[in-house]
Amino acid sequence: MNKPASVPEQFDVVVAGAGFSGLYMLYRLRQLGLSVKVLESAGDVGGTWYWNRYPGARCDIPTTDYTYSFDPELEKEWTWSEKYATQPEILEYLRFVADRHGLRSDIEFSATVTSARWDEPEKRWRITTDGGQEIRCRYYIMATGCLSMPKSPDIEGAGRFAGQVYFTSRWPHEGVDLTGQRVAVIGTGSSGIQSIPLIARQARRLTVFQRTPNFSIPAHNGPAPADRLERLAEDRDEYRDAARWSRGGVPIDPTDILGGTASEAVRRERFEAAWEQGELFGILNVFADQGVNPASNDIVAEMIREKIRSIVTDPGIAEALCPKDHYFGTKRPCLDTGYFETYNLPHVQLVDLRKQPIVSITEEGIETADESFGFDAIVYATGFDAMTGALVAADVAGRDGVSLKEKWAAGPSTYLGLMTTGFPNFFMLTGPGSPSVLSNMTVSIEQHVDWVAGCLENMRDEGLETIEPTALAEAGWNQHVQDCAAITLHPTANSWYMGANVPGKPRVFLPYIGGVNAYRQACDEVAAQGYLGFRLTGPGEDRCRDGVIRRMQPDVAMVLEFMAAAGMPPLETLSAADARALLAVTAEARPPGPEVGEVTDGVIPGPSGHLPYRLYRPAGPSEGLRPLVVYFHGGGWVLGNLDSDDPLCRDLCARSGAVVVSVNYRHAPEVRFPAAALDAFAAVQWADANAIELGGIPGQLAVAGWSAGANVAAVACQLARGAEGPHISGQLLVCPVVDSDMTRPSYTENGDGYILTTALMRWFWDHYADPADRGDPRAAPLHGNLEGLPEACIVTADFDPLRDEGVAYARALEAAGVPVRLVRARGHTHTSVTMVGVVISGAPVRAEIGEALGDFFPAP
Ligand code: N01
Repeated sequence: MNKPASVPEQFDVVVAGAGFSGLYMLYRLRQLGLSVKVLESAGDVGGTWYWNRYPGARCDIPTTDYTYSFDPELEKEWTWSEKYATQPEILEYLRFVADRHGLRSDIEFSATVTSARWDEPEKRWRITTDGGQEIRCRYYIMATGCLSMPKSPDIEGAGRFAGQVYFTSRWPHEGVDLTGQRVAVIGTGSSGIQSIPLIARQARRLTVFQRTPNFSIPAHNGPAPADRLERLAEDRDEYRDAARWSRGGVPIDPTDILGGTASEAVRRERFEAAWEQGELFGILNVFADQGVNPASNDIVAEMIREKIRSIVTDPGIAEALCPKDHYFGTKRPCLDTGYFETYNLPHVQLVDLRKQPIVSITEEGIETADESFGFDAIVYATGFDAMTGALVAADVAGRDGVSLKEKWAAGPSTYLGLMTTGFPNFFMLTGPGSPSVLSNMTVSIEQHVDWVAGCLENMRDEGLETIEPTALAEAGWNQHVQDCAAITLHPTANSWYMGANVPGKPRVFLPYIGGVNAYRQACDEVAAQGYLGFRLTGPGEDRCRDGVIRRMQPDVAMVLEFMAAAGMPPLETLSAADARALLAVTAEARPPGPEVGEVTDGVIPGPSGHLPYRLYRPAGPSEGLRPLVVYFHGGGWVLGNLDSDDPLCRDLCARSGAVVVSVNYRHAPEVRFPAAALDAFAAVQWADANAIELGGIPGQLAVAGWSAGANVAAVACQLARGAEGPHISGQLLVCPVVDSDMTRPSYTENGDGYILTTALMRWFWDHYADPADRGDPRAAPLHGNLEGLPEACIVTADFDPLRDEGVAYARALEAAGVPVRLVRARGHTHTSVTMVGVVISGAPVRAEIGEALGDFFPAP
């Protein structure tokens, strides 16, 4: 115990924790010449590797990569003995690093921070420790790890057991001899899966209590991977840089092979190669889409289950060990050494808690719904209060005395996983909202530490005293973190990534799944833009460039990157014929859209010859009439046809339950304004007159369209109102063209770089209508009389030049007394919502559109 100090010590920075992140943070802060105190509750350096001493504890990232990269000399001096090093070796490494850089002199061991308070007038943190010390510091950095707070055993009767109790996360330093004992292990996550084979070697009887079977692949431990060693020897800097700019923090070649379209032979070959390789990021890279596409994921999951069945000799036990309640990768997969084989040993028993849950821990052992077990020792491998546990337990209170625990009652809220509003000068290393646990931690730790060090250096150089994220920037980042998770299968699992393992913990996806590379890019951009989204203050200074660093949906951004890389010529530089040909080729590569009941093609009489149409009938009984929707495709009156919008029409049909009739109108420049609009009106009249033949309920007719198709749909509504028929129940206008005015802010903001550009829009207008006609309501329906029009659902996209005219039309309709549902496609472009089966984040928007379509009609 340290004696209470009468005068508080003063430091520039206090760091809590002396594991991988705390040690490197100290090293960097010293380089900056700052005074630093590291407080570490353990008796030595090591963090997670100090505590987790259970038998079999190893890293699950190859040691070629699970290592510091900041010191090339260190890399020469230290050689790892294995592909996956044991806990004692990793701890030895961290001691070696601490000694090599003389770090211990600034670390106080056996000192736990009991509270941290921000002192606003002093602009300092007041830190107190369990030894009664009080320390003042400008900056407080928590380097307390993501998996450092053991979960308390939430099992009835825990504490009653009279035998020995062990936690994998707090394993006794002197070791444990379980020879000849009757041992229970509760939990089959990574800790359980690593320790069970070794405990089985000692125990007389081992009983494993499994609640959820886990996916695990053999680690194939041995010498470090030869290919990685070779690359490192060839060019260390290149290799380390590749890691920093990789998705997971380990260089791999990301595949573009999709599970659904790969042949059986390719699937098998890729899976077996990953199984043999025994690397996490290999087995997560069998198919490009296994993290987002259930069907693709099932292929990998089933192949792992096949392996389990081939290893475990008792078919009943094998089946109990096969994970079936979550997608592969949505809970952290494990690397093991002889885990499944352990269940072939006669003295090892598996108790499936799904079939016989634990009723209570007793003095003698464990009682399940079916049996009573007697034990000499119980090992809890029950996991951690991950990512937020150590942070909220630390009693950190920011401005106005609000604690982190209070602020995060509904889930963590951070900017970049680094800082949180209301807590000036408080940094978290690998906090929630950063890639951390989804990545090679050492790479993520170095990136975080470097960013924080760069930030403090900048503040010192600029004479600044405080830094704190803005509410806008933080909310934007939280949204981005959730958007990234939402397009994956991860939120479907009851995982610790979701906080689901701790009773009462809010369900929020905790880490950032956008990738180490994307994350690094975002952090770098924030700094390069003068610390975008941060408020920085100093004597006589208060500066803030507020904003959101990532507003676009992640899959939309990926599509844009892909298209930019494909190097397609801008459509407006082509002839109409060439542009049509190009779009036809790209359309062939798309997913087809959902199955519907029936698709038939036909022609209808137009004002000047026949117009082709395609009818989509929903699945279900073929007899019985449905509401009818007449749909018009997009393409700037120049491009597009029945095929171009086929996936979208299928989607609308499947979601709304309406019969959708997609009509191809005449195109410009061959036939110019107002032909398209007149065709649209004629199609609506025809559909109304032939409703029953089309399978539609007479009088239940809506119009719909996207882009220029939404333009002619809107015009058709105005013409129908003027002609006093037919009756239209509703108009669905997706990113509509309603005006030819290109001066609205959305044109300025989004006029370039988001597929539909100002130049392309000009090209469309030039092909379609003379300037003199562009104010005509049949070209620009915003200029028409809007009274008495059918109710509307208008979809606008954030990154669409047409966004503001869509909003203007919605407002004008409302002003004219027309009910309007305005759907904002957050983070989308003009085209992305329509990319069925490609842009996953468009699906919730289309679900809302489908609902709006259904609402146009009386309930069936
Ligand atoms: O913890 P876990 P862990 N009754 O939460 C079960 C890293 N790590 O310590 O899944 C009965 O994964 C629980 O069941 P369920 C790695 O990131 C890395 O093993 O909640 N059972 C589960 O089976 C890892 O993911 C390495 O239904 C209960 C197990 O206990 C993370 O740390 C090694 C229960 C907990 O599994 C956490 O791993 C070790 C209850 N009341 C850890 N409560 C490396 O290889 C919980 N369980 C580097």
